Formats: sequence, structure tokens, C-alpha cells
Amino acid sequence: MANKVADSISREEYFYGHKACAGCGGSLAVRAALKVLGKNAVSVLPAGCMSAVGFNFPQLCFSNNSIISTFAGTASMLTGIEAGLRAKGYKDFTAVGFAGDGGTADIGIQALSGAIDRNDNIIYICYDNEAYMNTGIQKSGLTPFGARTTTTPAGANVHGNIRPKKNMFEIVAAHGIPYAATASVGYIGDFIAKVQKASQIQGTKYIHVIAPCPTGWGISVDETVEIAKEVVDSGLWYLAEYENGEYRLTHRPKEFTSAEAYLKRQGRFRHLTEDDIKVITDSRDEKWKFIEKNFIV
Ligand SMILES: Cc1ncc(C[n+]2csc(CCOP(=O)(O)OP(=O)(O)O)c2C)c(N)n1
Ligand code: SF4
Repeated sequence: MANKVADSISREEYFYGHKACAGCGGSLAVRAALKVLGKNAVSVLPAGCMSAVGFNFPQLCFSNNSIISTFAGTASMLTGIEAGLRAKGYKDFTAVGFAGDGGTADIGIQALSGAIDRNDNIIYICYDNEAYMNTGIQKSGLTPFGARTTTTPAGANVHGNIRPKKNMFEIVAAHGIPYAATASVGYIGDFIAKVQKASQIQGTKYIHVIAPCPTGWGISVDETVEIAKEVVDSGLWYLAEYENGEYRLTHRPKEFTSAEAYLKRQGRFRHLTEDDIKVITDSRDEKWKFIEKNFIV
């Protein structure tokens, strides 16, 4: 049977032979996005899993032009590549960045904010595995409440991370960016459509894609796509776009599946108590009240 999503993108591979763990959600996001953007994409990867697994001398696991940036400098290097190639007369290329959640919400946010301010013609993709995975699973600004990481341990008195996940999507939207979107590798067709759309828009584009990490999340390697779907179905993540000053949902679960079931199948949340789970479901419900009020649904 024909698969519409598979048929809408290239059969060529631009990211392969890499050393990511089996079931890595980040590698799925990079692979799919590059299939959309094609051979003339120039990709920038800061320190993080995708640069660590993609650039293993003497192998380069990208078949498009790609470069590692400083950890904080994804967006500024994208700016330079875009300006440099344009100055040399190139027209048919896309400068695209793939940064982790730490490289985006913590250390890269200043350069990203600057690029949006200048409205540089770039696509910035944050693959969000909800921790600093490459250096051993430390909490980032995008680690959700309750998650156990090596810097937010779980024990008798503390139940993992005590802070909520930073709202990067609305932070970039607050800049008045031409296009921003949330996505999940569990809804790969939606992600691909958003990358396709971003590639047609002039100015700065930001896509925030949830990309589970079996190693850090404590799931088995064949659960990545399912769990990336479940986070959306349980209402703990949402698929949306921001464009022309408006927020729009691109997928609306008819009714939420169990947030508890989503949490309890992951090692990083296994310690959570009923009270912790209530904090999470209450904040989900508050978020959805906000979405119903402020998004086109
Ligand atoms: C300035 C600087 N600080 C720290 C590091 C060490 N470092 C390399 S990768 C990494 C973690 C990256 O985490 P994230 O951006 O979330 O991506 P992931 O590893 O999860 O893919 C860190 C802390 C570095 N390379 N440069
Ligand atoms: S540690 Fe996680 S994010 Fe890093 S390569 Fe492995 S699965 Fe992917």
C-alpha cells in the first residue's frame, strides 16, 4: 500500500551510518528533516548527541554539507552560513540547525534570539529529548517536572526535577517570528509537513520536535515512536503552529489517554507518587485551558 508520507519525501538518505543508540528519536528527526530539505541543505550541529554520533572521523555521516558549531552558537553559525552563501551568489540552499534541548533552551537561546531579531533566513530545529543526553543525562531547561536525571535524582525526599519545562515554543513566538511549530517524531507526517512549510517561508523558522531517547527515558528501543505519539495523545505535549501572530493546533486528541500510563512506562518517572502525577495532570489541564482560549483549535 502506498504511504503518503514516505512518498512525499526523497528516497535519498542524507544522515546514515551514524552511531546513535538504537531507537534514537533525535536521529529520526534529523533524517526526516534532511530528506525534506535535500542535498543543498547545509546543516549546523552544536555539541550534543547528533554531532557526536554524526561526525566520527574519518566518517562523516551526513551526505549534505554539515558542520559542528560551538555549543552556544548554532543560530549564529546558521546566520553566517546563510549570509556567506548568499554573498557568493548561491540561491538554492537551506541553512538548517539541529540542536538539542540543552543547546537550545539553555546555552543557545541568546544566539537564537538574536537570529530571530534579525529575521535571518534560517530553519532552527530543536530535537528535544528532555535532558543533556550526550554528557550523561543531566537536567536541561526542557526536562519536565518529575523526571529523574543524574542532576535531579529521585529518593525518599525528592522526586526528580522540581521545575516545569520551559516553554520554548511561546518564547520564540513572543519574538514575532515568521513561523514556529511544535512536533513529535510520533507524528512524523505532521513534522515533515512543518519542515516542508518552513522551507517555503522567508525569515527565521523554529521547529521544536519531541524526540524520545531510550537511554535517558528508560524505555525499550522499539518504543520510541509509540511513546512520542503517547505524549501527544495524553495531552502532555501538543502539535501546533505559530504564524502571522496566531497560534493554531494541528492535531487535537478527541480525549486524552492516561498521563499516568505514559509516565509509568518510563524509567525516569517510575518513582512518581499519586500526588506527583496529580501535579502533572493538573498542569496539563491548565495548559489546555490556555490552548482552548488562545489557539485556533
Ligand atoms: C560550552 C560547552 N559546555 C559544555 C559542553 C559539553 N557538552 C557537550 S554535549 C553536551 C550536552 C548536550 O545536550 P543537549 O543540547 O540537550 O543535546 P543532546 O546531548 O541531548 O543531544 C554538553 C554539556 C560543551 N561541548 N561546550
Ligand atoms: S543517548 Fe539518547 S539522544 Fe543520544 S544517541 Fe542515544 S538515544 Fe539518541
